[in-house]
Amino acid sequence: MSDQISTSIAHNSEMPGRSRRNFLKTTGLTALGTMLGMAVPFERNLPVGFVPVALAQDTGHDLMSGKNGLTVLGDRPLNAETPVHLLDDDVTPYERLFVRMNGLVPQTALDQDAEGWVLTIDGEVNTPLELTIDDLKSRFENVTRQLVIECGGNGRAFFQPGTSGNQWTFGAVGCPEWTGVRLADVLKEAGIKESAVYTGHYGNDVHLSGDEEKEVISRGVPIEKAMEGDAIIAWAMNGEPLSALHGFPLRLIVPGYPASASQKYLNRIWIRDKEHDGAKMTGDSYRIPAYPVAPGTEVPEKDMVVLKEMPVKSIITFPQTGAEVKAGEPVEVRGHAWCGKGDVASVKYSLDFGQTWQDAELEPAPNRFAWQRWRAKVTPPQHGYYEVWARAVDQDGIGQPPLSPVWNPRGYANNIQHRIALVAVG
Ligand SMILES: Nc1nc2c(c(=O)[nH]1)N[C@H]1C(S)=C(S)[C@@H](COP(=O)(O)O)O[C@H]1N2
Ligand SMILES: [Mo]
Repeated sequence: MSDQISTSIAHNSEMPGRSRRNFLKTTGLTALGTMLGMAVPFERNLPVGFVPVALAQDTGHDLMSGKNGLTVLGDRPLNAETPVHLLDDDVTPYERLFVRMNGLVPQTALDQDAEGWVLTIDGEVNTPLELTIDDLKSRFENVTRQLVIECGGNGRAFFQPGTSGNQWTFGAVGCPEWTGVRLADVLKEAGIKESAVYTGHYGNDVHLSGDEEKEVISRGVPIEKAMEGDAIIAWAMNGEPLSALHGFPLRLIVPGYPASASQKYLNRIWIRDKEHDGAKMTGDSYRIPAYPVAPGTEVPEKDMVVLKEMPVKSIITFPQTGAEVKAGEPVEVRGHAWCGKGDVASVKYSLDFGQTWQDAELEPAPNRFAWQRWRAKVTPPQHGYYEVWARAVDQDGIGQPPLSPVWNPRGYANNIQHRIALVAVG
């Protein structure tokens, strides 16, 4: 986008009543040229309801300004991942947390305007609830937890053959500290009926088409998972109100499951009497084949099942790959490990391309579903090229594969081992 266009957009969005959504609703696109401040020769070819790219982030906010060093995969919708060496913090700071938008950031979040925000709990409950943020804060026990969120598509880039979607490598994951109330406590207050089977989550973000009636994403989890007590309805991250990108003013955090279940901009939880069928819940979205398939197989829709627990995984966050170290001298290697089932059982590392494996030191999680710090001292015996490979194992003895795990049509749940290069000198 040229400076001229972005300046024009920033200017327009500052005018009251001239937000992109209002503009589309009231004026249509015929005034596009006026808005962009230049001629649009093919304007009449633009399909109705189609938002020009130049207006995609007509927010008047530089959404990525507080993010530092992230790799932007796309800006419509906005998606950015964190280079793995920038994930070294125990608690992921705002600037290092990946961003995954399926639609557009809602105006309420951009304006940090929670005035009148209501969370509705309805469906298969005895007492439907309409809760303000103050209700949540005052009527339920407040909890603060370090919880991992990991995009279901993290690691997609490593599948062969490639699958469509954002080509996340290792950085669509983070472990901030969240403050809110237990989802289970709120659902207990509403009284879950016998008929309750699944949750269905809704937020107020806007579909890429600009159509306000269209759902962006609405996923859910089995009622047993919702009632476990680990999932929280959060209003704060790292002690600050949620930001525009991460779900202001309320979001779900459902640890262990793909982060698509962790609805941002949360305003409704619909308790269903069957598996939820909201946007990106059906078809092959966040689904994997019910049985292993050969890479590239076309799998019939009826054989695709919802992806639930994310597999065990680890990353090496220090040193950065390619680091120069001294031959014969110990160097600390460290990272994090996590698992969708809860605690990780062990982390091992190899300095000889997987020939031998040693135990890394693994710290306990500060709370369930936080990532766990692991560290090890490695000593390259002589000068030359080395790789450190890391491998976490879950409580059932299932570990990370050296190559991509079983292929699936949409490229989910890739927990391939992470490895870094070390160059020993001297
Ligand atoms: N309302 C809403 N919630 C959402 C999404 C979204 O597009 N809209 N994306 C989901 C997906 S796919 C992921 S991976 C996480 C990303 O959370 P983050 O952007 O806070 O890192 O949010 C989830 N919740
Ligand atoms: Mo995701």
